[in-house]
Order: sequence, then C-alpha cells, then structure tokens
Amino acid sequence: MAVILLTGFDPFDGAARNPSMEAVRTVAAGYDGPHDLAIATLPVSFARAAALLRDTIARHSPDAVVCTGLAGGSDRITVERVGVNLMDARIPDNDGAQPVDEPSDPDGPAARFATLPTKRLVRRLTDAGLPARLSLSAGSYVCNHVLYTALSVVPRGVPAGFVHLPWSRSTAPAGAFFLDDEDIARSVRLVVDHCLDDDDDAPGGSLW
Ligand code: PCA
Repeated sequence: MAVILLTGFDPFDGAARNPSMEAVRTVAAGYDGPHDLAIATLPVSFARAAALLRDTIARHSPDAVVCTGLAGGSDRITVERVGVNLMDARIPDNDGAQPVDEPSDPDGPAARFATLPTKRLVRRLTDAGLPARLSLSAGSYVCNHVLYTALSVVPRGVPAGFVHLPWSRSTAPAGAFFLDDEDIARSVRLVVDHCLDDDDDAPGGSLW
C-alpha cells in the first residue's frame, strides 16, 4: 500500500490557528484509503521545519509528499510549481529567526520544480468547483523552504509538492478572504486522492 505524507503548519504571525493543519487533521480523521496517510505538523521555523520534514520522510519512506500551508489573503488554492533556493523572511519565524537573502541549501540548485502532477491537481480542484490555480512562487518564507527541502530529500520518482491555502471561514481575521472550512478540507483531500496520478492528461493554458 502506498504511503502518502501530508503536512500542515502551526499558527504563526500572531494568529491563533492555521487552517492548513486544521484541514490536514480533518482529512486524516475522515481518511478511508486507498492509501496509508501519514500526517505531520511542521513548526513555522526555518531550522526546525526542515529538520522535522527530513526525519518524517526518513521514518515513513512515503510514496508521495503533499505539504500545505496558509497564504493569508489569497483567494485561491494555489498549487505551487517551483521551490526557490532562497530564504528571505518578511517577518521572524516562530523561533525569532529572520534569514535575509540566504540560500536554503548553499550547495543546491537555484530552484527545484514540484513533482506532483500540478496541472492535473488544479484541474481536479476546479472541476470540483473549488477556486484553484497554478503558482510559480511559494514566496521566500518557511513554506517555500519546506517545498525546496522536500524536493531535495525525496528519492527520484516520489512526487512531492506544496499547496497554499486561503484562510478558512473559522480562522480568518476580520476582512480577510476565506473559503468554507469544508471546502479547504475537501481541496486537501482531493490533492491527496490525486497526488499519485500520472500527468498524461494535463491540460495547458488556462490553469494560472
Ligand atoms: N504559511 C507560511 C509559513 C507557514 C504557513 O502556513 C508561508 O507561506 O511561508
């Protein structure tokens, strides 16, 4: 049976909750296969998130890695295509670290492409009535660092990638765009269900 590793993040930037981890927990609670689902909560810490992700991947040897995080203010579920080798933090992480213009990996390439079937996933999400698009930048904060690290660590042939989520209704600060909690959980479940699909019907063009 294939093992899928699904991660979300702790709250950060003064927020009490992070919809990514709440969605991950909801999906795990209702997951009925066909794969084994392993979940992990990543700290919003450049140092500790990367270390925990490495350990978790080593422990589970997953067949696919799906990481999720919050993109507060976004009005779409964004399936990330690229992790860049750059840590450039607008705000300190939860450990107080604020790297500026530092590489995630001094010996690594400038960027790594996500290996999830990103176009297929966007199509699955929009077909299900969920607002989704492809994204060429996961930013330069902890989420991007986790994406870049995941892509550095997984063995060849193991798809890995990152999905950024908007605020959920129950966690959004006043005035922020949100999706219903159920829709966010449904989107994460769809990504889990299709992360091992092969990419041969990936459409072009209109998924951005
Ligand atoms: N979002 C942040 C880090 C944790 C999270 O949920 C980001 O986009 O980098």
